[in-house]
Amino acid sequence: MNTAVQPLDVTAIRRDFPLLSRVLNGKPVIYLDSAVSGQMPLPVIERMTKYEREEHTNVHRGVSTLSQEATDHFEAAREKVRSFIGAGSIKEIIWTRGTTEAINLVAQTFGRMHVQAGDEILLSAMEHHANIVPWQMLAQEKGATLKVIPITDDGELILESLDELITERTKLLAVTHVSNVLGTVNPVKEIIARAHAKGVPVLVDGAQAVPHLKVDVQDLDADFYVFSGHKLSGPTGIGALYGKLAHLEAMPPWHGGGNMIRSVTWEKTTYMAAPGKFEAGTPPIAAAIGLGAALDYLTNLGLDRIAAQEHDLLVYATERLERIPGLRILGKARDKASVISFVVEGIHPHDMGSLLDGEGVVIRAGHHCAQPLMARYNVPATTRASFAYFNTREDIDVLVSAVEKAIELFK
Ligand code: 7TS
Repeated sequence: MNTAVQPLDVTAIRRDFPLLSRVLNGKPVIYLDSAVSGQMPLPVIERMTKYEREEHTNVHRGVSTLSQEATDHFEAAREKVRSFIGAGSIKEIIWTRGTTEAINLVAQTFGRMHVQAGDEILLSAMEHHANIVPWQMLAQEKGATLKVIPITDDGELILESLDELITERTKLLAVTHVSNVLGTVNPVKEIIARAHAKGVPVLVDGAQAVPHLKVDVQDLDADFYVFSGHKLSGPTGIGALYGKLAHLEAMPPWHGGGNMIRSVTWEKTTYMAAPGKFEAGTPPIAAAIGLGAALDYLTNLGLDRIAAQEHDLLVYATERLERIPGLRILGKARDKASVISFVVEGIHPHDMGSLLDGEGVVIRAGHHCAQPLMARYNVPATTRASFAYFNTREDIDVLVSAVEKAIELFK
């Protein structure tokens, strides 16, 4: 454990998560699937319930006190996101449904503006499909090509390849901050500096990073930074796109409709400034307010304390799992978040997943929406355990016993 910070009171924290007291398949639930979706603590659920019970209406509509109050809460949540990721202005924070929608928004606006036939978009070998498919669709539309930063067997980006891969045709680099499969924390600050030195803007997929490490988009100098609320102890259906204001101002709108306009006539529509320009229609208000409450919750716990707790779990789980004969961990980066993917000789990850499920251990088995990465490792799928600040070493002991039991069954 990192002794520089006061350890979290995990026993008290767990009381905020009623799901952790459930029994699944006759066994106490062990939730090791926070990379799929984090759990929401009670203060988040209660804040959303209060909104729905006492404050529900629409935002940015009219003069009613109720609507103004909802707008204030909604905009206060935007300010919480700004502060959480260190953006300079709330004008740079756009609500989206999540990471996927945020990347599609950038691809369909910024991407369409800048990418032409023969151009290149640079990605990495460890991207989630959300940071592949929107670029592939754009590349197909424009006659552009995708290029890929390769990785080592340990799951680290081969940065030496950057000089060769970034050419005068590269119009954008899109890279994940933390791999959802390997757990690798990529040196995005260095990557951004190197891309910028060649005039290439960078989008960072922060979906798996923001729950674990302090992000400062200005320090990183990211052009775009995207994430989802539901991996951040918040609800589904909400996420955010950070974009540098100069980019957002130059970008055309994406969805058209109410809320994003200044004036509409049959001849012509003029648009709001960012962020309004990118927020057509009624947003998920309770979800945005809930995400704000989640950020308060995490900030109160302390991201450094969360990181210390999760790092302890990562080290402990790695040591214990590595001792199991026939088990191979994919992803051994020096800088790693609390995600462990593994395969066991002779047992398909789906079978392993089902057997663990029978023991109450919730993990994900599959390709994790990263099929090109599975191909890189020549595996169809992996079993993945991911840890959050409410997990304990005892949770990992149960995981290890359940894996050992599964291996016994398959002998
Ligand atoms: N990018 C990364 C790195 C992710 O891990 C995910 C979701 C996404 C983008 C997409 O986020 P969404 O909220 O828009 O769906 N990752 C996972 C996962 O690892 N298992 O289930 C979802």
